[in-house]
Amino acid sequence: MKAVYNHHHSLHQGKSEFFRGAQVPAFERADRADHVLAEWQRRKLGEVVAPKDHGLAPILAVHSQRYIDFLQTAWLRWVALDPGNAPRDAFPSVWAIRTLRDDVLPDSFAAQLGLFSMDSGTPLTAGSWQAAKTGADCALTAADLVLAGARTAFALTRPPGHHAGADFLGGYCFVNHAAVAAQHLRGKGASRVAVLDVDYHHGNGTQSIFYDRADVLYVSIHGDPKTEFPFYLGHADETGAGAGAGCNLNLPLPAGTSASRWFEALELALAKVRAFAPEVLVLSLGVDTFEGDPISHFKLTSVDYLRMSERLAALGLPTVIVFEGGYAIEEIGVNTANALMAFA
Ligand code: OKP
Ligand code: ZN
Repeated sequence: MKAVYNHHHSLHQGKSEFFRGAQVPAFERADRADHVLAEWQRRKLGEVVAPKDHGLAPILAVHSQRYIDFLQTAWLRWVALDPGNAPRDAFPSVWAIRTLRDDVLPDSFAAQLGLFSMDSGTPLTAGSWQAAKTGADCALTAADLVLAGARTAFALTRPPGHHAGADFLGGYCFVNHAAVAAQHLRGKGASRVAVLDVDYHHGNGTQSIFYDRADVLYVSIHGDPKTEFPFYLGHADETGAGAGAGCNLNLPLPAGTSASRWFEALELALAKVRAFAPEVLVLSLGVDTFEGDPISHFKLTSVDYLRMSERLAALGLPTVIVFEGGYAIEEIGVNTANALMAFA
């Protein structure tokens, strides 16, 4: 299997995030990807290749023009607010919540940042756009490899993408790489694409982008949003709308869920994917289901990722794997490589 590695990922380095009013070191760190790459190479899982520049069109196929325009210039506008001072990461301070208008683009940078954000936990930095844009290129290049006949390809990128919606950032995510890849696969002739999201957190962005469509299935196993981020989406009664009715499956599990219970949910997820009979699978692979993850609460162990890999590979589908979350830095390489093992 080839890994398409985001050589620009470390241009995005959030310094901190908020935790109960305190600013704490960011969990989504640059060395996450370094550890995965090191373990990939140690196990000789395959060639590491560079992403091909796909331009903006495939990103604009799932994100709004105004949001991508904003992201491209956001850092320079933020820095220009405070010339002469050492730049700090940008965080929103105001939101266009219910009853407020989101159809009029304000001139104020702070107001635009809030309009295009779902949380205050996603530091926007000098290189955030470049890292996320190159991440999309990784997912697109991996999709191209699969379209050209590869059984599997792995987009090794950070920050993650599955919380980013058509018109907003959040949950450490700026560009929804899995959605960009799924839409690209559709455009290149795959008639049905399934996205299976095994990250601890519900991929609210991916779900919402495809919610009313019958050509892209979204299936997710995640911490129950009643207690877990992203809180406001990911419930079991969200099954799709309009033409997409029945093309969305959420399998929320309570914080504290054991590996055996998680694997029961995986069988339901796999059955849904099989019944949809997709031509290609996009796997949003997060390893924050690990028992040692500092911000998540499932109980999978490192060996469980080997079993996960076997069950996923047994679908027998051409698969584009996109890296999402996982914050236990010491084990992230082993856990991710284990999850890829049966594909390699
Ligand atoms: C991104 B991905 C922890 C707050 C957590 C957001 C979590 C985003 C996870 N202090 N805030 O799905 O792994
Ligand atoms: Zn996650």
